[in-house]
Amino acid sequence: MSMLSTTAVASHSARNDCWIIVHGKVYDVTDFLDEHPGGSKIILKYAGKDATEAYEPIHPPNAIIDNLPLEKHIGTVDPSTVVKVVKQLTEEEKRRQALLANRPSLDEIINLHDFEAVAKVVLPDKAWAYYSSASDDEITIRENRAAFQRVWFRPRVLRDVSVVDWSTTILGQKSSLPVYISATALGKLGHPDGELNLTRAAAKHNVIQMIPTLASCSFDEILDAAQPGQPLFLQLYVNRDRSITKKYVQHAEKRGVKGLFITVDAPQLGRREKDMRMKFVDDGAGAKVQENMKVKKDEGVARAISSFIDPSLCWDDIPWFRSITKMPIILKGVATPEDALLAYDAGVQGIVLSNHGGRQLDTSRSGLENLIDIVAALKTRGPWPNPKFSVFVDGGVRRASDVLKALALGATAVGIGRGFLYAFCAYGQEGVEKAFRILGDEFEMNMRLLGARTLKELTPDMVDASALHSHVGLTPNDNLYSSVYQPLRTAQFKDG
Ligand code: PPY
Repeated sequence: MSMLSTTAVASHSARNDCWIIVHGKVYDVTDFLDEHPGGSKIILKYAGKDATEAYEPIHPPNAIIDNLPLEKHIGTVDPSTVVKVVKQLTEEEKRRQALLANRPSLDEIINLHDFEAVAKVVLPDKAWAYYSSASDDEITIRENRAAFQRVWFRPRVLRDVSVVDWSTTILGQKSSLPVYISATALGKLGHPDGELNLTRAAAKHNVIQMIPTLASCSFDEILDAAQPGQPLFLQLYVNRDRSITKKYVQHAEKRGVKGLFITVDAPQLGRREKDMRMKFVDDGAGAKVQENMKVKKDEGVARAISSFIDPSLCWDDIPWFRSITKMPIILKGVATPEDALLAYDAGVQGIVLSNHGGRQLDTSRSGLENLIDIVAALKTRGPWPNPKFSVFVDGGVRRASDVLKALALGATAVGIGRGFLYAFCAYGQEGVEKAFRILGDEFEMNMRLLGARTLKELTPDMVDASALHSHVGLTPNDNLYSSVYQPLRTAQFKDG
């Protein structure tokens, strides 16, 4: 591969001859312009220049390497020719940085909703739209929270709760909380260190992080930032090219990952309308994409990035996964007793009752609600709890009390995705650590008040879930959540 000066690259800055630099490498993207899911305009903005800064947060690290044919990999930039450019901040960026500098001190943050409220203000609009959006009418994302409020506690008293312990074991790995960090993609949209904020905080607090396939940081960067022996799980999107998946999974196992969470609820990505609308406002990418017949207007970047995900994935593939790894296999996104039993009978080690944070099939039920029927079905297969089969729940969890409700109803542990993601957006690693501490305080208080000294003492009779299946009726107004929730909007007129 040849070494090129930045001046040489700059001479390829036209639509019919377009090179860009990403991570110090030069690529010829001329033929790719019309295929780029985000439109050609955004690439042309960087024609002949270094596009790394724009590329990094919204592409998986290897996207350009894997997607461009080898003959389009032109060479490496000669570092001695790189001129450091002092970046001119836009008015919007200046405003955002001022808000960030003025964010509440961490002492002011007393619950997980607070992180979300701050993130909503300080994040670039695009990042907030991508993270916060859910599919269609966003009924399920709201139901995820509402479901917890249809479960009521039945606390026991006089049980000597001077000492309470909320630590546990998840897939054989010790965890200080009955909570793991669930996978959320594109962490660098929210903070320059992206997912590493989670890795570092998790190491300090003995919490388990699930690494997303579509992390902004590369898998190895995350593993390199982890402490020796730090337990990590991997979330897997299965590639149409199974040899890529095999390599990825076996590499993860070699590097010590302790559990493989295969996402099964996303054969196609949901339509997240807040995210889609944003794509058509910023960068002028919208107009270009509309002109470009190859990319449908309703795709959005997230959906287009997802085209590598194999929609043909099916139950018959499970033995193949078993044959390529010894890691525990967990199916993420199971929603019915029928599928829970199929998973059990297929010999996997667990399931996550999840609706993908409300981002996939809208008006699907909450994981918490599904837990009731699924635990009942699994009990027909043998003793419960079953040490060989874990049942996780995620979606809408913001409080330790939510977690305790799920555990009382039979969950092994609970995943929190957005809650920790929002924690690092404005506060980095420290924010995530604070989130762990807040949850710890909440566990201590709630377990004492509930009369459970250990997680084993949490039993189904400590909750009244009789209203859980009722989707109508009164639930208390959740003011904190409602103040953060951003209603969807309809199409805007051109003059605003
Ligand atoms: C999601 O956004 O819900 C994801 O699971 C991650 C993602 C991001 C971009 C493309 C496909 C999936």
